[in-house]
Amino acid sequence: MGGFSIDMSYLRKQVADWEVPRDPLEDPTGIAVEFGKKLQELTQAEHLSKLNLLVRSAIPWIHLKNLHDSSAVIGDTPLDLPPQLGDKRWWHSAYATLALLGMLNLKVVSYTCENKGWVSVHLTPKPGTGFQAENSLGAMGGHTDALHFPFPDEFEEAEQIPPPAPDFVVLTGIRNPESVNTRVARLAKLLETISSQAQDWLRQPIFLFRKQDTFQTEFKNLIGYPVLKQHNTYGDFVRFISSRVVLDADLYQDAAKALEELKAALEECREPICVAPGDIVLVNNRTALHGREALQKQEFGGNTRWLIRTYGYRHDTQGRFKEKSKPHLLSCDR
Ligand SMILES: O=C(O)CCC(=O)C(=O)O
Ligand SMILES: [Fe+2]
Repeated sequence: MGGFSIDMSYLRKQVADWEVPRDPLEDPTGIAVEFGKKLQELTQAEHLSKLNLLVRSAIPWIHLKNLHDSSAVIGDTPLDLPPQLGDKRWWHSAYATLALLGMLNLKVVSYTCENKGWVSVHLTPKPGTGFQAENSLGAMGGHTDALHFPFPDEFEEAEQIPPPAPDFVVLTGIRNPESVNTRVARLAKLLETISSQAQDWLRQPIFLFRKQDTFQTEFKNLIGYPVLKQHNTYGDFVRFISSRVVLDADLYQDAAKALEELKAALEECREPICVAPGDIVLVNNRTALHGREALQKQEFGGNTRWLIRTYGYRHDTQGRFKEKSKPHLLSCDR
C-alpha cells in the first residue's frame, strides 16, 4: 500500500491554542509525552488507526495536512541548520511535531554528532558556499537519512558500531511559498520495478556506505553491509544515497549494475508531496526514500521555504543513549 494524506484541520485551532512554555530543544521527550496525550484526545479514532499503519510499517509515509498553524510566524526564515536558542517562532510547530511522535509512542531522537545534538533543525535555503549551502537549494535525489548508521537488528550496544539510523524522518512545514515538493518513493514499488537479479545483489553484504556531510563523527563509513535487508516483522528495509553507496565495481560488476537499476527505478517511482505550511509528513526511513525538487529561486532568509526536520525511533529500537537527563540524545562516541 502507498502512503496517503489526512486533513487534520478539525483540530488545528485547538493545537494552535496550546501554551508552549518550554523550549522544545531542552525537553523534547517530556513535551512529546505530555502533548502526545493532548493530541490523542483531539484526534479522531479513524485517523489514529491510519497513523498506526505507519508505525507498523504497513504504509511508507503519511501526510498530515493543516495540523498546526504557522501563518502567524513573522520575520526572516533562519539561515542556519541548528535553531537559535530564544527564537520561539517555530515552537508551536515543534510542539505539534513532538506531540505527534508522543501520540504514536515513537521516541524523538537526535545524535551527538549531528547538528549539535538538537532534535529540530531548520531545512532552509543557506547562502554561501560549502555542502550545506549547495544541498539547501538543489534537487535532492531519493535517499534515506543517516545511511551509514545500522538497522536496529545490526546494532549491538557492546560493539563498535553507532546507534541505528532513525526509523522515521518527520518534515514539518512552516513556509513553502513556491510549493517546492518533497519527493517520496516506496521501497515496495522499487522492488517491483527492478529485476530479481538486481535485488539479489543488493542483498549482499558487499557495499560501503559513506556518511552524509551533516554528520561529524569518526564513524565515517559503514563497511560490508547490504543495501536491502529483510526484517522479520517489517519486511524489506533499504539504505541508500546515490553518491554515497560504493563498491568494488571491478570485482562486482553485476552489483554495480544493480545500483544503477535502483537509481533508474527511483527516478521513475518518486511521487511529489508538498509539505505546505501547517503540514507534517512522517516518512518511514527504511521502507521509503525521500528527496526534493530544486528550489526555484536563489533567495535566502525573507519569506523563503522553511521546514523543520525531526527524527523518531520506534519505542523498542535500541540505541546508545548518552545520558539519563537527555533521553533523546544518542551517542556517536565509541
Ligand atoms: O527539503 C526537503 O523537502 C527534504 C530535505 C531532506 O530530505 C534532507 O535535508 O535530508
Ligand atoms: Fe533527508
